[in-house]
Amino acid sequence: MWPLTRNRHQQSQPQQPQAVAQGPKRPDFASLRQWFDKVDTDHSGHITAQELQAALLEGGLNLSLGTVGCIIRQVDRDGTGTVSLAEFERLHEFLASVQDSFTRLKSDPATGRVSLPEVALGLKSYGYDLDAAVQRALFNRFDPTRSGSMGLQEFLALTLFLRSANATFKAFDPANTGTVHLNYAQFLYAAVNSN
Ligand SMILES: [Ca+2]
Repeated sequence: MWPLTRNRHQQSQPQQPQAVAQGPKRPDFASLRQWFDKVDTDHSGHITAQELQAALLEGGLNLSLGTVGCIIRQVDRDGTGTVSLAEFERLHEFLASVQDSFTRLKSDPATGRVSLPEVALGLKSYGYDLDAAVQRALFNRFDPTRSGSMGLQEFLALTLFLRSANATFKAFDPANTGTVHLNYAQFLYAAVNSN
């Protein structure tokens, strides 16, 4: 089964600090192969965005094709826009690490959601030095109904946004100075690549 399905069923159970400290469990190759074949419904040997979208929906994540495309770009080394078996391990690792971070931040295991202070704490622990206004703006972007909390789905979207924003920033700041100067066209390029 897809790992996200398995973990979803564990949400009502109390957190086990030791298990969390060990990080996501690495599945063996046979299990990965089995998951891959299950997600690759037409057995083409490649997982398309549509196939991944369907598998994630089965695991309880209702994501747009655009978001699924962002997930694929995290692992798509050969640039085909699909996920090969070799890339699938990285895909699993990425999804498991997002889920692991989400579980760590979530103080109340019963709700299945993280609050703004929890996300702010997480951002800080990952080295993001952001003031409260920026933290709130980031959070609100992925909490359009202003519920004050976000589920795994929104947290995944926030993670994808930060990763692409970091990659775009780094492209303009190869020397890692922490500051970039952009003209309008460069700004537009940065903005469109951070979505
Ligand atoms: Ca396929």
